[in-house]
Amino acid sequence: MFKLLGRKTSGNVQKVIWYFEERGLEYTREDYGRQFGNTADRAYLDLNPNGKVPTLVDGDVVVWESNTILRYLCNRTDDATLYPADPAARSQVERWMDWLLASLNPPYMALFRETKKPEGERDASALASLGTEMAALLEILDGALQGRQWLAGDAVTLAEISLGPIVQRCLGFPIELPQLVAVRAWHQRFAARPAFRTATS
Ligand SMILES: N[C@@H](CCC(=O)N[C@@H](CS)C(=O)NCC(=O)O)C(=O)O
Repeated sequence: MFKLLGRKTSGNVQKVIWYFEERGLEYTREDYGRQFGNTADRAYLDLNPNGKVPTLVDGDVVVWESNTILRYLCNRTDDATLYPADPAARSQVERWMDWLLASLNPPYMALFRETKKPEGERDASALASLGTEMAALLEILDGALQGRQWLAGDAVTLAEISLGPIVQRCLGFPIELPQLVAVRAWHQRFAARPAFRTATS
């Protein structure tokens, strides 16, 4: 059985839980990270030298990096629905997974840290410029969603599963965002899925 190590409050752990729940796969999860104070333990570092969550254990196989875990699970379970086999279709999925890491994640992390501070200690000008950067990125996503229900193809794919929990948080930051009609409708569509709700509750 698959064993997922990582606290449920992590967006990157939530992606993997969403995947398991969406597929109805059997898995167990153990709490690691932040408040559990166990990711610097030797035993954990031997599995994941980054001391970050999530880590997936599948028998003798250990996988870290949440997007890599998602791809591993698709390959391991012959899942060509959430991760299409056709190279062109697959590239449509993967570009959003890479975009998350390369483009969205840096301002997302910065906003996450800034907004964790007590309100009086936040740097207003940093928040404003991060807000502008985030707005521009979410406009790109909004453009890609024009006239379509899902980001890559006709159904939910790893594009949604990798981006979903993070975009939900981006929409919740106390920053000024444009209307983002398509992004918000897309968010409502995937947020209504029981598997997503289980992952993020
Ligand atoms: N790129 C990595 C990022 C991993 C990461 O930064 N995880 C965060 C939680 S989202 C973490 O481990 N934070 C420290 C902790 O929980 O102890 C991935 O996608 O797996």
